[in-house]
Amino acid sequence: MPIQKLAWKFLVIGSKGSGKSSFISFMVYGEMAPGIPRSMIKKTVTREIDGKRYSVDILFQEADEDAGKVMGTATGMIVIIDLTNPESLGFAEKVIARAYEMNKINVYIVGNKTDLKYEAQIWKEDLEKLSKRFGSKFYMVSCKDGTGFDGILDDMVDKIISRNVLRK
Ligand SMILES: Nc1nc2c(ncn2[C@@H]2O[C@H](COP(=O)(O)OP(=O)(O)OP(=O)(O)O)[C@@H](O)[C@H]2O)c(=O)[nH]1
Ligand SMILES: [Mg+2]
Repeated sequence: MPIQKLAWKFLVIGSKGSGKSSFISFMVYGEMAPGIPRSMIKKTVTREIDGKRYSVDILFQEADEDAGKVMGTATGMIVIIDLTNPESLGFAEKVIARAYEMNKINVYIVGNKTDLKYEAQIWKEDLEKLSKRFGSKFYMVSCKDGTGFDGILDDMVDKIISRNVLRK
């Protein structure tokens, strides 16, 4: 079966301490490795859709400001919201609105730290609202206990392939 090779950059963006590094680490290594360098980390995802195989090299890049500058070249954007930090939601709203203006369509919202139930300041309903407003899918995860990570990256990749690649 022929295989189509793709290379994408995923921007992982969110307010300070929202869990960007932890999220990337969990995606790539399957655990929350403390102190991973704020550099670009790559993961290859292989998918089969409609009888075609795709191998996608995803480069994760972390960002917490100057969103517009870094957004330009990103294929996908993962916006991390710290559920225990109200400012995190405001930051996310600003970033998503900016992405929307730039016609970025592959934007995903991730509510992180679901393990800290008793400290939550932002709830699923808040993310639902944001998700509906901008048409971006949302996920709830904990980088600490690994909740919500099953199939999340495959799901994002499949969406982009069916939206951008199959349509051409
Ligand atoms: N309880 C809990 N703590 C988390 C979770 N995810 C991240 N943390 C903690 O939150 C803090 C910040 O996590 P990072 O992954 O460094 O967040 P970041 O967004 O990369 O931070 P900056 O790069 O400094 O902006 C760390 O102390 C993590 O251990 C989670 O799901 N649950
Ligand atoms: Mg970080």
